[in-house]
Amino acid sequence: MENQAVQTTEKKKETVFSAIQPSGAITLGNYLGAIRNWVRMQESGDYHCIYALADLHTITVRQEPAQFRKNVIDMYASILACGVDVEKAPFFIQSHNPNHAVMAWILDCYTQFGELSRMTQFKDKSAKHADNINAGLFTYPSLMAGDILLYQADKVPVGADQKQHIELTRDIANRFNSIYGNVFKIPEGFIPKDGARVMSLQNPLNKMSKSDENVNGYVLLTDPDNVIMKKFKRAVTDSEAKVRYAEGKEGINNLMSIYSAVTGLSFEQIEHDFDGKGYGDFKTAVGEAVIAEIAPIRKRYEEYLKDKKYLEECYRKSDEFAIRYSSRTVEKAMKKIGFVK
Ligand code: ATP
Ligand code: LTN
Repeated sequence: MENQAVQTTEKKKETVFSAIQPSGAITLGNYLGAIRNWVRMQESGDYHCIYALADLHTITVRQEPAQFRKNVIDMYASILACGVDVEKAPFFIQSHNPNHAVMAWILDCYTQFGELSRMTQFKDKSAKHADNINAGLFTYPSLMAGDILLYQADKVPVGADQKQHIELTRDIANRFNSIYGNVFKIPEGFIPKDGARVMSLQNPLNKMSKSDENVNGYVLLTDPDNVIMKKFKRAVTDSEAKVRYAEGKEGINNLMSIYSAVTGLSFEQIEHDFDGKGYGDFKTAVGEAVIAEIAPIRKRYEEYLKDKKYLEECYRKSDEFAIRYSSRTVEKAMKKIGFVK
């Protein structure tokens, strides 16, 4: 009887899927916008969570092989240090599951050229890498759609910049389902209220990004405490010297959003607490709050990096799960299309 009750609740759990590219170290933006929610959803016990390192996506931009290999392991260790626990949520390496490449090809054939041309990430990245506008960069969203649809995900925790890709995923899935019946679950983006779009500390009109050429624009989870503090002290603000959230004060708005995301305080409370105080005091407070959040992650990261065998055990186990789980979806989709078994 009790067992049955457990099974019924298990059945109701929604599936969560998300991934991150191993294109360098994790920024505060990645953490607040995405990874922190991965961990919260895993810990809530309300979801069946599956996470991946999207290394197939990363080769849309040319990688130096030794550095790429190192980035994958470093990023894997960082995500575990943030709190992803493979006993609760498998965390696998995308390229270890061949179903992703197969599904990407299938979905390419159900995605329109016009749809892909409208993707802002494609436009941004092709402007940035004008010497290498490869077909993979263009079809990247159907690889991403496949990642999500393979696991029949209900919710996809990501930062605001991925909203357009999630919408395209839904369109592709609906198109496929309207031809072949219910093959794919239609997923929804899960974009946090705070931290969905952390901006650069040097140019608060641009999102914080690890590929920014100005290292002072981003905070990395691996930055030592003094470096984090220095980056916040140098953050670009305005000349009003008043801590309040307002249009035209993008630098302060960004610092307030970061502070609010890390401490849980509302903007009103922050304005009240810093009433009559200058930007110097506020920047120090933001730096301290971020250090308090990040320093323990950095320590765990250093520990994980010393144990490569453990990391390998974690991803091997997760890879196996991912292959098994996603094979059902690939087989179903291929059968519906009419491939001979
Ligand atoms: P790159 O700079 O190489 O384009 P990135 O830093 O934008 O990379 P991704 O690997 O593309 O990072 O993103 C991983 C996750 O982090 C995604 O869910 C994305 O939405 C989220 N994310 C990225 N940047 C930010 C940001 N500045 N604020 C909030 N969330 C972010
Ligand atoms: N495209 C995402 C990373 C990514 C992803 C996914 C996110 C690849 N596959 C599936 C959510 C679900 C990015 O660059 N931020």
